[in-house]
Amino acid sequence: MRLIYFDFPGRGEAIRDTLRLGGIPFEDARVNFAEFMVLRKEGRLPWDTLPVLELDDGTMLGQSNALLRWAGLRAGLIPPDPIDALRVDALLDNIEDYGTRISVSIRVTDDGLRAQLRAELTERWLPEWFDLLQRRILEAGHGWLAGKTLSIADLKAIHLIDKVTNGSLAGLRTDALQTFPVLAAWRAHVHEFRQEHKLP
Ligand SMILES: N[C@@H](CCC(=O)N[C@@H](CS)C(=O)NCC(=O)O)C(=O)O
Repeated sequence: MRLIYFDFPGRGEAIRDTLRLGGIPFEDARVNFAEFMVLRKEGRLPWDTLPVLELDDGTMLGQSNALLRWAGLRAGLIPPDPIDALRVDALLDNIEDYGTRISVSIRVTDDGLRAQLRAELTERWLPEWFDLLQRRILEAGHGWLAGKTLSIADLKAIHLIDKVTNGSLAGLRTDALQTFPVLAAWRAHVHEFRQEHKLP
């Protein structure tokens, strides 16, 4: 089985983390943009996008949240309580909603428009998102986004939160979590978990 994605965290890292945590053997296949375009032109990508999971018989499966849920079920990283599992699903959708706003600000070619989108992210969308996530953590009551233990929602969220606070995106603040102490504590908690489990 191969997980095919670009050589950055993006929509792939939570799936990689989950497969690793579940002890599910897979080949971590990383492609560049030219290789992605070849796969796409050959019609091998079911949704024309990455990530895809290629099964041993050549079947190609896509859509990152679907792959993450599939891996999460096998790895035991979806809460057993069906309502908590629904909460995890809702979080995956929510992370995509905000992730899309961030991706748009990466893909635009006009510098002025990019600066405007980054300002809107800093002033409105990111604080709004961080507040929503803090509310979820407080509601769940165990330091994770949903349920009693770390789930695929925490793994999906951490890579996007890191991306918007690690200084790699001009115009976004590296200290943006300073006014969100619950979320900052959650981030430390997830990083500790990843280190304890020797995730790269
Ligand atoms: N809803 C899809 C979105 C996939 C997607 O847009 N993937 C990006 C990389 S994160 C991609 O393939 N971009 C290349 C392109 O569309 O040109 C999913 O979650 O898998």
